[in-house]
Amino acid sequence: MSDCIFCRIVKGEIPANKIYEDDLVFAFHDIRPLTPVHFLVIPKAHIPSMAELSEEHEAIMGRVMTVAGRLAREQGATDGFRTIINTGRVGRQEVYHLHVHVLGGPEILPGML
Ligand code: IU
Repeated sequence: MSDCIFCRIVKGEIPANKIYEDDLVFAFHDIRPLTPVHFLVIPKAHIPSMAELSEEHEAIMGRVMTVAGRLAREQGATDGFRTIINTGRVGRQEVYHLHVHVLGGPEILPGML
């Protein structure tokens, strides 16, 4: 989608601190990191949110999760990390291109709620 900011990051039209890309997924450091390790893994295809996922996306989402775990270790989250997918208004989603947050660092993260 031409007006989606994450699609534009994938296309290189907007700069991002890229960590990894392959044929299906793209990963980059969050512009406002909440923890020492905080990056996003996104499908290259424009899927607005987790609520729009269907069977056709299973291979893409399998890749997203596999890459998230591998990159977490490579980025230094060797003793665990948290993954978050915000969905829709109630889930406080800000950017409507599905993304997995990966958060970690040396310290144990605070509780969720
Ligand atoms: P969301 O609430 O899960 O939709 O959060 C969006 C995240 O995308 C948020 O953590 C932003 O800091 C992050 N982000 C980014 O890394 N680069 C950008 O250009 C934009 C948002 I816009």
